[in-house]
Amino acid sequence: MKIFNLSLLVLAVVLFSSCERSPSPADKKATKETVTLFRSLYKLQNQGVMYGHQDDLMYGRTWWYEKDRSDTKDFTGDYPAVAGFELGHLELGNERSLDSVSFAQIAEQIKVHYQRGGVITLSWHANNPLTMQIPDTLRQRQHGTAWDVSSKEVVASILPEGKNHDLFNTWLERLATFFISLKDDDGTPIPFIFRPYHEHSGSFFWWGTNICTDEEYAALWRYTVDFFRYKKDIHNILYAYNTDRVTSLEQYMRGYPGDDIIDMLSLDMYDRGEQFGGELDIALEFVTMEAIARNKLTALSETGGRRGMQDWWSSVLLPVVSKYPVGYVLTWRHTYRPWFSKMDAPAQPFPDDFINLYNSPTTLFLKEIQEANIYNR
Ligand code: BMA
Repeated sequence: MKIFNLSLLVLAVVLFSSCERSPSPADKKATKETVTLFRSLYKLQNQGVMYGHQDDLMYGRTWWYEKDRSDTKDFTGDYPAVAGFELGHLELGNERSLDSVSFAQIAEQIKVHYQRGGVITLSWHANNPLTMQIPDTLRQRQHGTAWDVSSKEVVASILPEGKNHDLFNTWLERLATFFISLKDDDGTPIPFIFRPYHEHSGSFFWWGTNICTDEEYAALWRYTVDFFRYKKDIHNILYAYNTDRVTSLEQYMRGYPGDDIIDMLSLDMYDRGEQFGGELDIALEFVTMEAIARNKLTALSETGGRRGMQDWWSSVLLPVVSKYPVGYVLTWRHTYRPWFSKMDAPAQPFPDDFINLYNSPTTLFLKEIQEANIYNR
């Protein structure tokens, strides 16, 4: 009897510790699909890097919302593995985003991409809840937007006790309504990656590093996640922590809200000159090492090529991201510019070299992750 009890105990301990080790979303109540997505992404990040493109399913430089159209597909014959969408102005109750994209159409494409077996990531350039209430006497382009960094009181003003706290709750309510609406045909909530308050290490958004304290930033994150997770009972979200360019892990982690909040450690870095490759290499090394140590997902969640450099994809980006377990690499939107004269408009959505990224055995586009069956359907 004693032996039996002992072996049961040993079994329980082994099971418990292996559960603890098996990487899982921070949300203990994450839906089955969300847990499956998390684990698939965790595994995949060691096998290859997914390609993602912001607004790929919504428009290109010369076309606007044509069903099933995608710049990536036009050029390679395949969709990106990761589809990025932007929520800015959803908080205001608007029908269209700050980039004039219809939220109804975004919701539709999120569902389509999910049904195809792709990954969804949402960003949020939220308006400035404090300065947008002040009259725009100086007529500055950024007045009241996410880029308005004229006041350092913004984050404090929306946290509990702050004078804009109720307004902020209204914003989160609107986002929650949208999130809850994201369902499959059978009513299953569609899992997605949410990357709000991005590029914290920069100071160009109202949540930036010199615009609020690290404590305020972490509190903003915690408040937001608690709101969706506990107040709204939403459990299909993987939360991505994100900074702009950083040179040390210490700098990267400033304001990190905690492993119980965050699922992904991501980095945004655009190529602004020759030093980029080296800087990205260093940053990706410490970010991915830290992520793996914490059982978290990773991504280079925004990047973009150097002006005038034709072979950037294969000669700069690919060699660096291939060295590390980077879950996905996402390049930003191809801004719709119908007023482009025929001469200015690029003849094709990507430079020729993009095909080398596509053809690389290291990269994963939609068809490859369909094979991987990341939702285990
Ligand atoms: C930025 C720019 C803006 C856009 C915003 C949200 O980086 O592309 O023009 O409004 O992203 O998509």
